[in-house]
Amino acid sequence: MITTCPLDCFDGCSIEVDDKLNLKGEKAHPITQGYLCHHMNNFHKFARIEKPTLHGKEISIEEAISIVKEKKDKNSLYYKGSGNLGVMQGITKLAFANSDIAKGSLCEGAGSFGIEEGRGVDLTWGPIQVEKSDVVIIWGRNPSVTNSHMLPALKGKTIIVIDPYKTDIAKKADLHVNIKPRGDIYLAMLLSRMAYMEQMDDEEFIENRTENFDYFIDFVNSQPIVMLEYRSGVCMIEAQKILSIIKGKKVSFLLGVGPQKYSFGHSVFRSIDSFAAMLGLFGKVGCGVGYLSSSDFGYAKPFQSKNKKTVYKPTIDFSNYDFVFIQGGSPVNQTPCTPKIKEGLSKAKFVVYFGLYENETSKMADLIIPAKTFLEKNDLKLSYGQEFVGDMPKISDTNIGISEYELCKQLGVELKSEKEYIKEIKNSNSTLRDGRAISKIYESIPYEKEFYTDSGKFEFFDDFYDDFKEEDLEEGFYLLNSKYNKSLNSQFKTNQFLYVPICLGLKDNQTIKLSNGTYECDYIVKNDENLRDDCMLLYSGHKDSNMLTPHAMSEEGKSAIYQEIKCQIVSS
Ligand SMILES: Nc1nc2c(c(=O)[nH]1)N[C@H]1C(S)=C(S)[C@@H](COP(=O)(O)OP(=O)(O)OC[C@H]3O[C@@H](n4cnc5c(=O)[nH]c(N)nc54)[C@H](O)[C@@H]3O)O[C@H]1N2
Ligand SMILES: Nc1nc2c(c(=O)[nH]1)N[C@H]1C(S)=C(S)[C@@H](COP(=O)(O)OP(=O)(O)OC[C@H]3O[C@@H](n4cnc5c(=O)[nH]c(N)nc54)[C@H](O)[C@@H]3O)O[C@H]1N2
Ligand code: SF4
Ligand SMILES: [Mo]
Repeated sequence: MITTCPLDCFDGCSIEVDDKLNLKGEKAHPITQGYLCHHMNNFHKFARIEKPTLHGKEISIEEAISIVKEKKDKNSLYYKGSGNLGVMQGITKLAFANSDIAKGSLCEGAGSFGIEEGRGVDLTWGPIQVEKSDVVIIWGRNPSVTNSHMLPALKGKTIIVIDPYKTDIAKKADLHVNIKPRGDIYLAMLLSRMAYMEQMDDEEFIENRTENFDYFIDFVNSQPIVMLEYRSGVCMIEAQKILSIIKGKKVSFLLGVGPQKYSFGHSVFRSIDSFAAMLGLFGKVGCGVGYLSSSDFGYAKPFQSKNKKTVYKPTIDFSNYDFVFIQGGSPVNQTPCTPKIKEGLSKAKFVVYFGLYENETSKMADLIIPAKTFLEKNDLKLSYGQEFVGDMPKISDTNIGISEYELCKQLGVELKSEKEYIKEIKNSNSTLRDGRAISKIYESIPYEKEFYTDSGKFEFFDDFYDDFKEEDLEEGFYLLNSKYNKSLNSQFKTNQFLYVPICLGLKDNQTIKLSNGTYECDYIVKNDENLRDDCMLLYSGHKDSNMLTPHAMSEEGKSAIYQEIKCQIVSS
C-alpha cells in the first residue's frame, strides 16, 4: 500500500508500506525517489503512549472522552500543534466551537505575511521547478537536514548560501555569505541598490507585472551603503560577487524560516521578494522564490469554526482557563518563553494532552489521551514544499488510541464519513499530472499569469521598521535555533547541547548559565567551528530551547520571533 508522510516537512514523501508495516520511500515518486529520512526509517522504534491516564492512573478511553465532554464548553481553550499535518487533524476544531482557539504561528508566519503582501498568495517552488534553474540561492534554509528531497534538484547548479551558520550545503557551495543574523533585509536592499546601478532591472517585467517600483527604488537608494554593509555584515565586493553569479541566469531562491524570526520578519521577506521581482525572476521557467507555501490555498475548508475568541500562540497565556485541550504539539518545548508557558499551564485548572508521544507537555497534563498513528487512520496531505497531493489511507489498526475523527464524533459532533470529507477536500482543487494528484494551481508555472494581489501585480515594498539599536547589535549572542536531523521539532531523537563558538574557549560538556535579562538557564555546551563569534545554537526540540526566547509576536503575521533577543553568559 502507498501512503504519505504526515510530518511537518517540505518533502511530503510517498511511502510504500508492506504487510509487516515496514516503511520505504516510493521509488517512482518524482520527489521521494525511493528514500525516506531518519524519522520515517525509525518510526516504529519510538515508544508511543498506549493508555489514557488521569493524574497518572490508567482509565478507559470512554472515561477519558466523558471527562472531555463534561468540561470542554466551560472557559476552555483549544490548541493544535503541527505534529501531524494531515488535513483531517483539524476536524477536532468542530468539537471545540465553544472554546477559545489558539491561532498564529510558531513557524513561518512572519515571512508568509510579507510574501503575501507582495504576491497575494505564497505558492510553492519545489524540486521540479528548481531543477530547471542555473543558480540556486539558499537563503536561511538548511535543505541537507530539513528538505533532503531538494538535494537531487541542486546537483550541477551554482549554489549560493546566505546563512550565519556554515551548514553542510554552505561548505559545498560556490559562495557562502556568512551574514549577520537579522541582516537579511539590509543585504536585500544592498543587492537591489547595486543591481539598479548595474542596470540589471528587468524593465519589461517591472512595467507589465509590478506596482510601486519607483517608490521601492527611491527608498532603497536612500539607504546609505555603509549602513547596509554594516547591518548585513556583507561588503559591496561580496554583494558584487552574488550579482555577477546571477546576472542573466535562471535563478531560484529557497527561503527558510531563519531570516524571519524577528519582529520585522514580514519586511525581510518582502525585501528579498522585491529584489527577485526587480530582476524579473518570477513566473518563468527556473525562476522563482520558494518558502513554506500556503498548502491549502484553493481547497475546501470544511472544519472552520466560529470560536468565541482567538488567542495567539507566541504570547499565549494558559493560566485563565478551566480547561485546556492540546492536540499534536508540545507548547512547553516549542512555544517561546517556556517559564511563562509552564507557569500558565500549572495555573490552568485542567489540561488535556492528546498525542502520540510523552513529552514536556504531557508531563504537565491532567489527562492524557493517546492518538492513532498516521497508519491507523484516513487522511490527506497537502505539502508546503512541492505540488503533489498525498493520499493517506488507513493501512493497519491496533487497540491503542483514538483518531481525531473518532474523538470528534464521540464528543457528539454530527459528522459526514471520513472518506467523504477527504474526497470533498481533494476534489475541490486537485488534478492529475502523469497519473498523480497535484494542486491545480501548479498546472502552470507559479505567477506565470498573475499575482494574487488586488492589482493582480507584484507589489514592491517601500518602508520598514527595525527597532534593534546599534548597542543591541554589538553585545551578547544571538541564539540561533535550527532543525536537527534526528528530530522533527520535539518528536523523535532530540539534541540536548548548546553549541558555542570556539573563540569563547569553553570546554565540551561543561555547564554555562545564559541570561536574556529576565530569565536564566543552564546549558551543557559543545564547541562548534561552524558558528560565527556572535552566535550560539540550540536545536528545535531541546528541552530548554525556549527558556530564553521572547514572549512576543512579530509586527505582522502573528508569529513567534525566537531570535529577537540576545543572550549573555552569566557564569561558566
Ligand atoms: N530533520 C528535520 N526536518 C525538518 C524539521 C525538523 O525539526 N527536523 N522541521 C520542519 C519544520 S517545522 C520547518 S518550519 C522547516 C524549516 O526548515 P529550515 O528553514 O531549513 O529550518 P532551519 O534548520 O531552522 O534552518 C534555518 C536556517 O536559517 C539560518 N538562520 C538563522 N538566522 C538567520 C538569519 O538571521 N539570516 C539568515 N540568512 N539565516 C538565518 C540558520 O542558521 C539555519 O541554517 O523544516 C522542517 N523539516
Ligand atoms: N526554540 C525553538 N522553538 C521552536 C522551533 C525552533 O526551531 N526553535 N520551531 C518552531 C516550529 S518551525 C514549529 S512548526 C513548532 C512545532 O512545534 P509543535 O507544533 O509543538 O510540534 P511538535 O514538537 O512536533 O509536537 C509534536 C507532538 O505531536 C504529537 N503527534 C504526532 N502525530 C500526531 C497525531 O497524528 N495525532 C495527535 N493527536 N498527535 C500527534 C506527538 O505526540 C508529538 O509529541 O515549533 C516551533 N518552536
Ligand atoms: S519527514 Fe520529510 S523527508 Fe522525512 S520522510 Fe517525512 S516527508 Fe520525507
Ligand atoms: Mo515549522
